Amino acid sequence: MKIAELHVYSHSLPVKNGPYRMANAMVWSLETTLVKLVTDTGLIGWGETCPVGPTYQPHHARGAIAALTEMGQGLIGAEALTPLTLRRRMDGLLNGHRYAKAAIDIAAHDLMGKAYGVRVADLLGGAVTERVPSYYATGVGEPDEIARITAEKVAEGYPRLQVKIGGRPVEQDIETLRKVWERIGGKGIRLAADGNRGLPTRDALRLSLECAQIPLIMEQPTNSIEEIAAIRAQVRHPIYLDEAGEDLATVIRVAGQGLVDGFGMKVTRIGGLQPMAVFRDICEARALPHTCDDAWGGDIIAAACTHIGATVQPRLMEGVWLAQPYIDGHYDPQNGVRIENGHIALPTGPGLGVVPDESLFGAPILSFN
Ligand code: 0XW
Ligand code: MG
Repeated sequence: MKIAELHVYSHSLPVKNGPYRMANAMVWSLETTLVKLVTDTGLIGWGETCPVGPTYQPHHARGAIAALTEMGQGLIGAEALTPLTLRRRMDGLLNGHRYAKAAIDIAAHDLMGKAYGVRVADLLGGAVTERVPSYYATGVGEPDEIARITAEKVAEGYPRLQVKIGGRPVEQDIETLRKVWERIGGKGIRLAADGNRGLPTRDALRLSLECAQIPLIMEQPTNSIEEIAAIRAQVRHPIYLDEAGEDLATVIRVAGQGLVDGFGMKVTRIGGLQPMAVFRDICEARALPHTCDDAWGGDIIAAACTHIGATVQPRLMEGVWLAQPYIDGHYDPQNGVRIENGHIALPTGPGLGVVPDESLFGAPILSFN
């Protein structure tokens, strides 16, 4: 089955109750890029990639569109149901830009599932659960307000919370984490303090020492892996890598050298579901817990993250984060992916199990055939 048509759509996702604030980014609305692949048999598969603004990572919406413009024509006639050869073909058309290639990879998995009559989770090795744990991420905010939100989310049933820190005096982050723990400590909730690359090593060390009694994990506290390596022996908390876990080679290096205790991982950053499954298996080989997230995105990204998340060994599963609580409405009003009681029902498929109402996206901004 060959790719006969490739269409690209651009769509705005305003942030509900925005802005959403992280150490290095403040966003009110995100531009998502959707890909529709049509095969020579008329089968349709959907993919998506949605950077959370232009400063969170070296990814941005217009970059995704430029990369798809570069690769589009070269993908016409490619075998649609073999993501590995498709990835190699994309690498032959354009160096890097994994986050744009991920949209094609996700669409190919959707096609494969539909062609074989199975869910994407089954293509990725098989679901170990139908109810995938999620986690809630607060923005950077005022300590009492963040503590209130976290208590509310625990009451809703979230098993894990991520509190954003960084980009301000570290005293405020320390106060926030203490107030959060006063409210949610002792309830069996796992907690991550996510610096999103925003803390100098000085502040990361101080925060860890002053919050030594709080059993949190520190997610990407500093900008680089070198900075993490510099403080690794002195901090009192496990460290997870997120933004700097750019590709599989980096994952192998930091896992092999024991530089981190786990990962926050994004499906699009690593290049799609095919490399994400490899990442999952590397983590399992070294017993490293990880999330299955993306930076932002609607129902297509949400379904992709949930399908891979459903295949992760439960003891290593740190949750699937979705932007859904920050987005009004769904691409697929019936089967849109939702968080209920802190968990996500795995779509029942076939493929991603989500069929967008494409009239929402308007006319394609790019088409190849
Ligand atoms: C909570 N997330 C998965 C969503 C935001 O885009 C950033 C992020 C993270 O963990 O860094
Ligand atoms: Mg993170």
